[in-house]
Amino acid sequence: MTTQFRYLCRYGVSLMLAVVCLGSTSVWAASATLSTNSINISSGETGSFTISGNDDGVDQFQFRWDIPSGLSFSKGSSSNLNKFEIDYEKMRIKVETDAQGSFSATINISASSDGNFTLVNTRAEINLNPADIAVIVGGGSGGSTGDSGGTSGGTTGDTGSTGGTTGDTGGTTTGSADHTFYISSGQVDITASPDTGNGATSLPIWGYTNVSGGAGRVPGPIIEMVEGQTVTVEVVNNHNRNHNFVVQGMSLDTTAISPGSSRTYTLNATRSGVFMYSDTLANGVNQALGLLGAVIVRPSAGSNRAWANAPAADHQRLWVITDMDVPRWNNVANGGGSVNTGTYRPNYFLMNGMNGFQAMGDAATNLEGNVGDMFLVRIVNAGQFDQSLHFHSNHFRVISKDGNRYGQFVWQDTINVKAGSTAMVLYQLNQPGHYPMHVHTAQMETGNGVYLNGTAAMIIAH
Ligand SMILES: [Cu+2]
Repeated sequence: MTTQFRYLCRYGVSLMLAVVCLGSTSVWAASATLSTNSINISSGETGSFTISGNDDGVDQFQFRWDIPSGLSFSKGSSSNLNKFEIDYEKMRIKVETDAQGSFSATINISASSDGNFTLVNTRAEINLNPADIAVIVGGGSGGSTGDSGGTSGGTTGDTGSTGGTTGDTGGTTTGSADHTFYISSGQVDITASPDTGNGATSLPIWGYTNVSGGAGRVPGPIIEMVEGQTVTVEVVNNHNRNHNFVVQGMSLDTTAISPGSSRTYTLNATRSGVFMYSDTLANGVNQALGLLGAVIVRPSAGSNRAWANAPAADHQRLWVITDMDVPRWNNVANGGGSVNTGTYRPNYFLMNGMNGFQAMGDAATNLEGNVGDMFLVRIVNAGQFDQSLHFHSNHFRVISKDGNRYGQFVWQDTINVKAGSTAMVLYQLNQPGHYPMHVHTAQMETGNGVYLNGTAAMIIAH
């Protein structure tokens, strides 16, 4: 059977071809597995995983993973491959079999700093389950934290009783949760406009981080789950005010975590999608200061899809957008004052915690690939203003809003994402070139009045 024919079988739509395809199912006797889907290393150490299996000796099969920033990769041993690439330009790993029977590829991973990462599988032409690889660097160790924290954490589990009470700084973790988040102050560095040199500054924020003793960040760490999975998140309050951790549609416990203490939450991923988490206390001040983030739930079969039967994507992106009234909210709250929540006039508009010029140079934010590549973009508006996102170059399909999956996808070129809501779209690169994704309220394209330093990203097709 020729390659073209196999292609038609795989993607075939015509009834006549379907009959031919049905007659040749034996060629699908191919298999592939991963040596592991979870790697724990210390920073500076090297770990690895191997994909191996059998192709059918007729056709080549491809596997791809997106490279998350923060990890370094190198090729290990391999056999019977047509392609084996670690491509930092396209930020992906590509393995293609050579129709020689058994094949294998070992990929080495290292990192210079701690964090939790996921290698998201974006293509698996032989079914892989699981297909994503979680990489935990430095984390995972239980135990003590906090410089002057008090007594050890109590029991946790389903009902999430609190950790031990304590001193002013540093709570103590139980060390048994799947993720540990720390609440702390931090800053967002805004870079200058390359055109005018104006606009560089740093904004005081409060945020979640998964680095013990680290500064809070905006957005907080992404929690990635698979449908049907349950994870626990212990949240340690290293800040000087009460905070909480609420996940839309997954965990509605609004109990305050007092300074120096912690609380554990159990998240059940009953349905794939994208969900916002945030601190809901203090009339929105805590969230506006930066205590927000996202949970991604992927289907258990087909991690390159929004849900089990949704169309496949070559790449996946998460866009968390926020706005901040820095003079009236961030500066006042962070200075220990009380914010007049009756007035909110945001002057910064961030994309994944970055100003526009940073975001437009960020590989994990931009839609960059080859003509024909399909992007699944998960959008979370964690700000207080609605935002209209306009993608240039091509229309896109809105496939869900606020978790409501559209049976019939809607073609649009602009999507209004309301404050506190989520959406998922499929965007395909259709012509070579550089194109903007920007928002359609002029002020939101700025950072304190500096043009194009607001909410933006690039669309780059090769
Ligand atoms: Cu536009």
